[in-house]
Amino acid sequence: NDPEKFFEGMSHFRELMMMYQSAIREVTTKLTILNDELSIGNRKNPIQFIKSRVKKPLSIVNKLERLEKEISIESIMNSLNDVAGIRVVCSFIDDVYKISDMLTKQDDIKLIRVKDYIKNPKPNGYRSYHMIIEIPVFFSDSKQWIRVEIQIRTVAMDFWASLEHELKYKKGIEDSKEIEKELKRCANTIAQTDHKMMSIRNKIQGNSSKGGKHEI
Ligand code: 0O2
Repeated sequence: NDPEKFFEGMSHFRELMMMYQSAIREVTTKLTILNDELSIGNRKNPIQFIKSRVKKPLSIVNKLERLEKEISIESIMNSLNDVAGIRVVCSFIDDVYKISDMLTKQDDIKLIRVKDYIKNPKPNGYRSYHMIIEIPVFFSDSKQWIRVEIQIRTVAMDFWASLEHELKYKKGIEDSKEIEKELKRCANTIAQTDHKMMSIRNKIQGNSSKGGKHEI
């Protein structure tokens, strides 16, 4: 009921969202530099495209309520991992691991958590490599460690996830159980095709699969 407090809170929230946007910019620059470097030589760009977003205020509030956390700046920073989200879409599976390894090796990046849904797909067939990182962002009089969620996947996995996402959010679809089964079959076909495409590329380039420390 105190307008001054309300506007002060608004201003802190906007400042926080600006920080998340800045962190996205920092990480996107790092990814673009890696992509540019890797594309020198005979390799094509490993990254097809990068998408990013700062979570909408209403989604932030809904998620905090779901987690039964209070709605405050501290709570957003401490409880939410995905306010800043970046999706990196690569051509081949080994590019996914290459990009994630190269990014996490950088000494200003703190790796908080990895969920490898490529090695361990979700029961519905979802595949993607998820990382939560923290990156320092320098402002006029402070340095803030900001958390960013990075999802790295192939074009085919991204195509699948977009359609499956629609199913998840649309209510009252007829035959949704049958659609789920079809999507699961599609996910398996896509995984096989992703591996085949990588092996064809290796034959064309005359080298063997290099996934770094990862078994692909
Ligand atoms: P939206 O609408 O895409 O933003 P946490 O990071 O701990 O808060 P969680 O669930 O442990 O939450 O994270 P996880 O498993 O890493 O997945 C988070 C995001 O991955 C989701 O965000 C989706 O974007 C994507 N994702 C995970 N599972 C699936 C899936 O089965 N299908 C699709 N299409 N996407 C998936 P949100 O906020 O749930 O959704």
